[in-house]
Amino acid sequence: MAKPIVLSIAGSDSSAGAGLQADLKTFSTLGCHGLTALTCVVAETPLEVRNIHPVPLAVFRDQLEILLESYPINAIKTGLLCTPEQIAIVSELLQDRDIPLVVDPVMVASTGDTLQTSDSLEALKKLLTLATVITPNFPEAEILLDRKIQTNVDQQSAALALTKQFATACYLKGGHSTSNQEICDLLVERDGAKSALKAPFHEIPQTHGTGCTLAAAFAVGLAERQTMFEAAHQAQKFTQRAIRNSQSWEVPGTDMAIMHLDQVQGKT
Ligand code: PXL
Repeated sequence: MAKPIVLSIAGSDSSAGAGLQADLKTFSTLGCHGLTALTCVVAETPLEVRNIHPVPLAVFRDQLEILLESYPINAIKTGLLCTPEQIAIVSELLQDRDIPLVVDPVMVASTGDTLQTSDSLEALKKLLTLATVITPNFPEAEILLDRKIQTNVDQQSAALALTKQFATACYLKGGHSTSNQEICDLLVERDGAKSALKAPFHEIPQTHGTGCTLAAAFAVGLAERQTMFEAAHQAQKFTQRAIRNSQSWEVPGTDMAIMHLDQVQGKT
């Protein structure tokens, strides 16, 4: 059988732990063919975002148009979309398509650097309404809802609120919770069904790329027509393995990268 095709709409991370590079590694490791539409080139390491260079809008649109015209795409994942104009192009080109869409509302890097222009929020909120599932972390959910989220109790009400507000399923990642040392991610589906997905907490030097990896693996599950819960479970398991297998190099400035390719057909 032909491999499922998954499209990543994302930025290039020069250190290759996050962004388009993380997405492609995840797609190949999980047995899919990945397509890419590049939004920007980020000159960065896990420790520093030096510069973000958006690609011209015509270049961005061209990539999306030719891919959408040419391939039977089974799922789409969006990552870093830098400007309201880029986000509007994504909404325009995806709005009448019946392709599962995972929107990772990337706004801030793990270094704390802002990755999107400050006027992007309204366009992003419109795109969220087209998503099959959104995968915010606590800081992103706080911006979307304009309220503080700190504990697992806040997480429950926030995930429900996001599901209602954007008419989409929401996988709210619990890695920033102050509640305990276990990771508890929460999936709320469109009909309100809730599932807590728990995982042991692993101390690693930093977490650059984990969000991209999770959303990409989620898109693979949806491309394979898994249920929302199965796709969420596979995505969490895959990301946990990537974290467990993460590597450090003792080179100043480049501490660590997540190594998806260590996971031989990482579904088990
Ligand atoms: O991890 C978020 C992220 C997503 N996409 C790109 C990035 C980053 C973080 O730095 O550079 C391209």
